[in-house]
Amino acid sequence: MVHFPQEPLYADVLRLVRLEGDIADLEIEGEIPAEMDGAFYRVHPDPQFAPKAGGDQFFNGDGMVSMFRFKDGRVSFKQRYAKTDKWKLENEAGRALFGSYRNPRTDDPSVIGQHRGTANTNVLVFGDDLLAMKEDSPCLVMDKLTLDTEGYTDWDGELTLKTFGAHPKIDPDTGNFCNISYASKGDLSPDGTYYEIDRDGNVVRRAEFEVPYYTMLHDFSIAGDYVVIPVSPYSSDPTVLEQDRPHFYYDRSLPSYIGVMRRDGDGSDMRWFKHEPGSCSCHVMNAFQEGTKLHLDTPVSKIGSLPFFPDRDGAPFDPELAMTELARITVDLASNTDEVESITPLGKAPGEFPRIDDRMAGKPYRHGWMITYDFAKPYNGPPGPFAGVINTLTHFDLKTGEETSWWCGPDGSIQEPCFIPRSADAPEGDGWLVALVDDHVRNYSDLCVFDATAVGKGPIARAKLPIRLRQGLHGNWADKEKLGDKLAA
Ligand code: V55
Ligand code: FE
Repeated sequence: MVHFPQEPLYADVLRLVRLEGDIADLEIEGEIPAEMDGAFYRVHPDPQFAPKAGGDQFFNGDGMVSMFRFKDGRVSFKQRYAKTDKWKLENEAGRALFGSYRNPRTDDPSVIGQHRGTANTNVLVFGDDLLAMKEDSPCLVMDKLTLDTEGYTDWDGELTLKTFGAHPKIDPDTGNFCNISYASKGDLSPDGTYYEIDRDGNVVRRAEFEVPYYTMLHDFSIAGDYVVIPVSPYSSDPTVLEQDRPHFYYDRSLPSYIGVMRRDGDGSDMRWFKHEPGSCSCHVMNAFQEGTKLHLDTPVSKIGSLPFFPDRDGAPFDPELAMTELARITVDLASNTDEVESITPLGKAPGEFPRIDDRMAGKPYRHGWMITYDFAKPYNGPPGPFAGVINTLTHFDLKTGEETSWWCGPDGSIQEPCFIPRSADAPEGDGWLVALVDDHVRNYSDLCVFDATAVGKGPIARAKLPIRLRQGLHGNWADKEKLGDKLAA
């Protein structure tokens, strides 16, 4: 029997869950709006087995997918592992066969050449399926109602890239699934691809480009007719993999870029605009086009914000410099320079996991939400995986500049929120926000429901789990039309 090592990665806030199951009709505090009809899906990393070697990292855990089905004022819960090829091979062996995060050299010889994906980063209903994504491997298809895994897809042979990005955007006008993949030719390859998949699953646009250096293209945005891709100075090289160090290192000497190209081109028009040296932006709130200008709203930090990817030259992780604050980065396509035009602070509260009303993706918009750090507040729990305790939910009204927030109390933290429109044609921001609030003292998680533009009032309802979920990454809402005729249990 191989036990999990006594490491912070498996202790306290990061204690594993590894529990699949169903709960019909969760206990509710307050009142769940009866109009909420659909499902909120989210995923967290949750290793099935103890790592092959010690020193594993948070982003390497197997994806555990949770579904919260809202109907008639009730919420039911279903949780299953994303049964990736990795999960199945390891399950059969009864132990870990795959080694370090994105380093196949550390794998058991029996699994060489297999997909290493964990599907632990994002889940989204598109077409008939629930897609579970990890940026180092193809797209995993799950049943949106049962959460059974069907397996990897190459979109009927139309997308045979080795990788599939985990931050797709749905074009609100066409319904197209817009995404980027990087290192699609293999580890350390500086290639990128942008593509759009229509509602019938056909790849209708595709543009290939070269990235200035090998790095992760973790998130991006559509912006009117354009694609906008932030590049942060994370890289890697063969020595790192040979020595089994963390796959990415932070290298201050590399430029930070905003890549911009047309969505309907072939990629040859890609321009890389430089911005503040050293700065990092992992996630995108939104981006939009204004004449020849493009605006990208994103949390930005002065140095690498991810503690798992250390400084190349050994500089210690500085949580203060790693703090991310919302900024608007503007580039002007009419300019002949390769520098961004401006970087303007957009909000006061430092935070991450930005979200919008997804019906505004790529368009001028007003409302954004992030989970933020309020350092002035007390905290009774143990430390978590990030640079601080994300204890506050903040609404940014980008029209008035107003910020309103709700502190979750001294015992816990908040996971990424998700906006749910009141109805398909409701105005922007009219609806609810859901977010998991984890109590690290009592070890429960509540899925909290907020009035989206009045988060300061606190949750209007809580769907209460009898367990605490692990820190998650991303998730999305699917309304009842997207769930189809059959209703989930
Ligand atoms: C990120 C997350 C990942 C990953 C690479 O936030 C980058 C960035 C959850 O997995 O594999
Ligand atoms: Fe992400």
